[in-house]
This record gives sequence, C-alpha cells and structure tokens, in this order.
Amino acid sequence: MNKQLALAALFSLSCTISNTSYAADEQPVLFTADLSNAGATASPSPIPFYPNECAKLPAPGSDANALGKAVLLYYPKSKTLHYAIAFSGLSGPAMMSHIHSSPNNAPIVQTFCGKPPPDVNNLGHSGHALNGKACPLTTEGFLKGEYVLKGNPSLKMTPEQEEQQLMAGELFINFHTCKNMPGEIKGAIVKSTK
Ligand SMILES: [Cu+2]
Repeated sequence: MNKQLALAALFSLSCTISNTSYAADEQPVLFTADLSNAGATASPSPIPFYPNECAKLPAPGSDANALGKAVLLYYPKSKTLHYAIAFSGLSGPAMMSHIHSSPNNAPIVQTFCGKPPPDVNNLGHSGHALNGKACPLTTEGFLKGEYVLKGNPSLKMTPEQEEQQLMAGELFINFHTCKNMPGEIKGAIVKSTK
C-alpha cells in the first residue's frame, strides 16, 4: 500500500480526533481499509446512477493507478466512527462514495459524498452525505469526518448490527466513478492488527 497515502490519512484522522473530546475510559478500536482497483469486475450491487451527470464531465482517464487508504477509529460507547480516507489515481471524480454492508446485496449504511442513488429505497440509503452532496471534483484527495452508527433504517438494520458487521470486517468502503459505476476502488474495513 502506498505509504504516503496511509500517512496522509493518519495525519488527517489525528486532526479530526484532536478536535473531539471523549471520556478517558472510552477506548477506541483502530481499523484500516486498503482500497484497491475493483475496475469493471465490480460488485454485487451495481448502482445505475445519473448518466446525464457523467455526460457533463470530461471523458474518464485511466483507472490503472486508482487506490486509496483509510484509517478509522471507532468509539464503542458512543458508537461513533471517525474516518480519514486518502484516494488517488481515479479515472475521474467520484460520483458517490459510501460504506456498504457486505451481506444482502451490499446495501449502503453510510454516504460520504454524492447524491443518493436513484434506487435508494432498494439499497437502503442511511444518513445524509457527510462530505457533501457532490464528491470532490478531483481524482485525488481526502475525505474525513465522523458519524454515529445508525444501521440502515429502511432495511431494519440496527446500529448494533452495523457495529457487529464493523467488528467482523463485513463493511467496505466504495468509490463509484463514471468509468466504474459499481465501484472503482473498494476495500473492507478491518481491525488493525497492531
Ligand atoms: Cu456505494
């Protein structure tokens, strides 16, 4: 994994955390995610989104070097997940970025950026976009923030179930682009072993 991306994500996360106060006994759990190029092989849940918006953008470039790295800290008592994601080499701007749940056709449990997909009810969109209704119009950059787990109300997934899936490594981060609508870079959120 690209070391510079990882360091950038870590630094970004530390800036986020240092602005938030927690009880001294609130021990966070560290997670990471390596986002690699999923390309056209994609996903169990292809998302047909907004071809008209893609038509307004320049033609996509290569996705051969698309990758990302995420560092996340989870505070169990408050069910708060802090995240910092560095990404680079995308074929074009991300149209949407989410955390998906692995089982059951990969429903969305949280949106980082982008409009909800048109079939939002089937996918069970959860939560407003944390980093804006449009993703950065760049092929590299950062997303960071925090959210309190809400599960997926439209699929009746509870926050406790989302937490269980997080702990079990069953949630994954996905960046959708016009070239690779089902997902250009994606990676499971897994507990750090260090
Ligand atoms: Cu997604």
